[in-house]
Formats: sequence, C-alpha cells, structure tokens
Amino acid sequence: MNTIERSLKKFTTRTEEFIVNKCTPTKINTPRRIHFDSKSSTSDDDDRDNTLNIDSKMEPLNKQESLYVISLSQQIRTKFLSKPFEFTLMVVGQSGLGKSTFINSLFPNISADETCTTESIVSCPETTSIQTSKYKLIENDVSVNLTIVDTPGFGDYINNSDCIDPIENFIDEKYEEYFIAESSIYPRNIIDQRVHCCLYFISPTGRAMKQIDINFMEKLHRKSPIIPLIAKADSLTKNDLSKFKQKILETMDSVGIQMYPFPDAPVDNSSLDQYRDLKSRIPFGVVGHDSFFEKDDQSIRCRQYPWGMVEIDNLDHCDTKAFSDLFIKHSLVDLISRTADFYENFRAKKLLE
Ligand SMILES: Nc1nc2c(ncn2[C@@H]2O[C@H](COP(=O)(O)OP(=O)(O)OP(=O)(O)O)[C@@H](O)[C@H]2O)c(=O)[nH]1
Ligand SMILES: [Mg+2]
Repeated sequence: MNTIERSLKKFTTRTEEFIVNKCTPTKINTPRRIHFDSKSSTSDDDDRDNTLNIDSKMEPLNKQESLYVISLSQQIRTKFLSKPFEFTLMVVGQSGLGKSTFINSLFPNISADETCTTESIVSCPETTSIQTSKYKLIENDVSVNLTIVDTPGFGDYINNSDCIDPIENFIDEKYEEYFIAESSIYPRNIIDQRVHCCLYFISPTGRAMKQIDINFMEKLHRKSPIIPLIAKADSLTKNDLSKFKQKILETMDSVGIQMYPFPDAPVDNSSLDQYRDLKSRIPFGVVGHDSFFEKDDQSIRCRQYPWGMVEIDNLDHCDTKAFSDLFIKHSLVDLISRTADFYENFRAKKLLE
C-alpha cells in the first residue's frame, strides 16, 4: 500500500468507528472506500467485499496518480497568510510592577511607551491612562498587526475598586465594535481589535495573593483569556518563588479563577518534554530587562544590581524566556480562537437584550 492508500485506510477505519459509536439502532451501511488499483491490492483482499469504488463507472485511479488533496494544506496556509494576523495584548496590574518594562522585553524591537528606550537603559515613565500602540511585525511571509494596550497601574488609593472599570469597559467596547462590524453588510472586512490576551501582573509578595489581585482577576477572567505573571520575580528567592507559585495556583483554584490553559502540546516539532518543562513553570515569575552586557560577542539582556545581574533569557534566573516561548511560539493563534469563545458569550447576551 502506498502512503495515500494507508491514510485512506486509516481514515475509513476511523469513519467506521465513528459510525459504530455514534449511530446505534439503524442499519450501518458499509463505508465506501475509494479503490485505487484493484490489481495492486494484496493485504486488503480479505475485506474486498467491503471495498466499493466511489462510482462504479469511474475509472479506478492509478496507484501513481495523486489525489492532490495534499495541496489543501498549502492552499489553506496561503489563504491564511494573505491577510495579517490581528493580535491585541493588554497588560494589567498594580502600579510600578514593571508592566511597561516587560512589554519591551517580550517584543524587543518595540516599545510599550513611546518614551521608553529599547536600545540600552530602559526606563518607562508612569502610565497614567490607557495607551494603545500599534506595531507591524513581519517575518518571512507572516505578518502580525500587534496592538499593545498598556493600562495605568492601580492600588495607590484607599479604595481601588473602581480602577478596574475603565479596563473592563475597554474590553467590552472592542467586543461591541466587533459586534457592530459583524452585523454590517460587508462583515468579511472586519479588523479584529478585540483583546486577545490580558497579562495580569501579580505583586511579588511571596505570601498570599493580595485581595485586590484576586478581585481584579475574578472580573477579568470572564472577559478575556488571562495569564497571571509574577512581577519582579528577581525580588524573590528561588524557594519563595516556588512556594508563592503554589499558593497562587491554590488561591485561583479555590476562588474559581480560570487562567488561559496553554496548549497541551507544542504546535511545532519541539520536544514534548521540553514543552512540558516550560509549562511546569506556570505561573511565570518574570523580569524585565533594563540593560545589556556583552558575552561571547552576544548582547545579553539583563538587570544589573550592585551584587550581580539577572539575565532575563536565562531559565535559571527567571521565567521570562519560558513565558515568551510558550506565548509567542505556541499560543497566539489559540488565543485568537479562545477570544472568539468569550465574544460568543458577549454576543449571546447582546442578542438576548
Ligand atoms: N526589580 C525589578 N524592577 C523592575 C522590573 N521591571 C521593571 N522594574 C522597575 O520598576 C519600575 C517601574 O517600571 P514600569 O515598567 O514603569 O512599571 P509599570 O507597571 O508600567 O508602572 P505604572 O505604569 O506606573 O503602572 C522601574 O523603575 C523599573 O526599572 C523587574 O523585573 N524587576
Ligand atoms: Mg506603565
């Protein structure tokens, strides 16, 4: 059997299983099997009775001929890549946790705040309003229109409960805009500006999660896929960080906050063990870089202290690289489709209003 015959056999077997499992009382018709070359069939001879030509008048395909369905994958790829991907990333958390700095580390060639520098010493002024910046990322034939939504930090007031409102409203407004565009005469030209992921920065207390973080995440996880990040992880020892991670997972579980579940397996051919190793670091303890140093002709991104430095791409120092690999290499498309699920809830409510 050649490869195509083998795949078809597998497909037919699965179809049979499906029919058997899903439809019970009715008479099961023998699944029709495309017959390639009757003379060449050897191991299939036993079940020849079950084998029907798709159309008895049709000439059987020669073994060497291709069905060309294989080209579908290329066609799908070309069609998908003909338009840029739209991706909107929002950063949320208390003030001064390094949100703006971290964005510069995640996408090294862009700056969350136009006044931040990305070349050498990174220093971001306080974010005082919701700032939206747009970037075009192009690599080979893939292009992404990236929108970064940098939000002002909260937690500086005695009552911070209202601080979440502008952030929630922003997410809803984007759903609303999408809803209106979708109901228009030409819905195919919609530019998707919905928030596809919300990075929530948790204060590195090392003890229990702050109530404000719990309250805010409880609200946000219903609106958009959220990924909690432990900010300024360099301020915690290895031991404290690992206990804090455990504590965060327990708290989120007990209050029912659902974070974005990263895909179970890598989408490329990276090793499953390595992928699982990266995932085992959730919730990621991240560090944003503020400078570079030269090592073996390479520029290493780091934070410098009087006692030494934290290399942000070194997995022994922090989880920044683990997060950026999982996020950018494996999750962007999945996040877009998860956002569609959140949007469906919004849309259903809207239609019932
Ligand atoms: N120790 C440590 N300090 C950091 C880290 N990232 C940023 N900082 C410092 O924290 C301060 C605040 O950084 P920003 O990136 O402006 O923080 P932010 O969360 O955007 O602040 P707001 O916009 O005010 O909410 C700056 O002095 C940064 O240098 C980090 O990973 N570790
Ligand atoms: Mg900021």
